[in-house]
Amino acid sequence: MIKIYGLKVSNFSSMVRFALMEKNIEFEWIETFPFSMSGDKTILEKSTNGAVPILEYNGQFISETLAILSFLEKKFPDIKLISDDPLEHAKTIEIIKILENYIETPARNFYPFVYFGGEKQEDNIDQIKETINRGLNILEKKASLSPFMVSKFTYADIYASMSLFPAKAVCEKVYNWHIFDDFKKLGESIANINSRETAKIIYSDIEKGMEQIQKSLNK
Ligand SMILES: N[C@@H](CCC(=O)N[C@@H](CS)C(=O)NCC(=O)O)C(=O)O
Repeated sequence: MIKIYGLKVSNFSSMVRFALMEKNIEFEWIETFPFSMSGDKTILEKSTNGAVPILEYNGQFISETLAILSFLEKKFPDIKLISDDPLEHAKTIEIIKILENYIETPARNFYPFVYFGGEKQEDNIDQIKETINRGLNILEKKASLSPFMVSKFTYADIYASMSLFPAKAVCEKVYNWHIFDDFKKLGESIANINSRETAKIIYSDIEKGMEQIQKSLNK
């Protein structure tokens, strides 16, 4: 049986859980903090840089969300979440890379401030906004958005949902910028993805987890 070490509030862990639920794969979930939060050195042996999520299968550990999704696709091909067609496949990965490199990663600079009561970092603040804006522009151009990121529901939609919700929160709090006012088609596509039953479960768990974190921060 597949085991997943992840945090329910973590957007990357949620991508893997979202995919497992969409593909109807049974799995065991082990709620696990990354090394940076727990200091547990065993995580460093299982994961690149001690981050979650991590998949365990037959005593082997795989980290990096895209690597995990790639394993799931080969191992459980019945419900496909990425096309075998070379062009569609490449387009899906291209969308994922835009989301990861030019939207989620720059927005991540502000997660401590937006979610965990940390200080707002002022370094490169305008440059980070410019990178996210450029990322959103190219995403809206490259994605089909009719209604999904590529032609059918794929890993690109899972990445989009789970990357854009924290990026949206960051842009509102840091820049007073409502990204879906400027990128309406993107907003409509995300609303459609988030109306799936699987997405509703994931978001409800994120909300519950965040409420607990907020309570512990306010103590
Ligand atoms: N590149 C990694 C990123 C995963 C990631 O950033 N996970 C976060 C939780 S959402 C984490 O563990 N952060 C703590 C850390 O990196 O120390 C992936 O694709 O899985």
